[in-house]
Amino acid sequence: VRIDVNRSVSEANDAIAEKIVHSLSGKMILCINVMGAPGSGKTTVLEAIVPQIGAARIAVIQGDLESDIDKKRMEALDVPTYQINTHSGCHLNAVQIEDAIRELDLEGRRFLFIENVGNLVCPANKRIGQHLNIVVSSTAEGSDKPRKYPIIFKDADAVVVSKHDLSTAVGFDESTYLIDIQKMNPHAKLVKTSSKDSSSFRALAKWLEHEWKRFYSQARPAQG
Ligand SMILES: Nc1nc2c(ncn2[C@@H]2O[C@H](COP(=O)(O)OP(=O)(O)OP(=O)(O)O)[C@@H](O)[C@H]2O)c(=O)[nH]1
Ligand SMILES: [Mg+2]
Repeated sequence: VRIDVNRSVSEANDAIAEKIVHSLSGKMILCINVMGAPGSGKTTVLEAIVPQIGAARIAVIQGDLESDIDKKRMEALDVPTYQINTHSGCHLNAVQIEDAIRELDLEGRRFLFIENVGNLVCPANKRIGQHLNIVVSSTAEGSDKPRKYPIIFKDADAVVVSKHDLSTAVGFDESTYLIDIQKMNPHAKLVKTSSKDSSSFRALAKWLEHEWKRFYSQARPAQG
């Protein structure tokens, strides 16, 4: 008898992920998996949208190999944050998120952001209990990234083109980049951001509020 271990592990993960989605949906919380290369600006994006959405409506799960640097950055803005250290793991899984949610007080929260381990490969196409995927992709990484790492871009509900202020300095070919994304994922919301301009994050905050309403405007929170 041959047992496909990878398949049964991924089925067990997906079953837990589905349970998380169900439970968060019952609480009218939208869970967003934030992915992107190391240093692409994931934490910066989260920091920038806190004042726009309101710290009281947000909770964060941080995934990193080591350290609690990003957890501290979110806590400095009064956002309850749980840090997962994967040590050698190159992406988060649903069991880790289930454990993290148990430790977080989500009362009154509308958004649970999960900052995944910085990586354009491993976190792609993984179910961890998210309703939506955001990929943060900086101009400094180069305009060929969608073509070279299509899996993560194809599965994105929104792509944040970060570090737009560096566009000219790094020779970012925006039209090629946008055409490639449009081809592989025409429905993805595209937002250009720069940490030098807080208003550039408004479109992302607005999109998130819009998505929350799309999921929950007809819903009533589940009892208990
Ligand atoms: N010029 C510029 N720098 C930025 C921008 N966004 C982020 N940075 C810088 O890029 C570096 C990495 O930003 P982070 O937000 O920590 O990136 P991250 O994706 O969370 O990094 P990891 O969690 O380590 O994968 C920091 O030095 C930021 O200050 C931007 O829009 N413009
Ligand atoms: Mg980070």
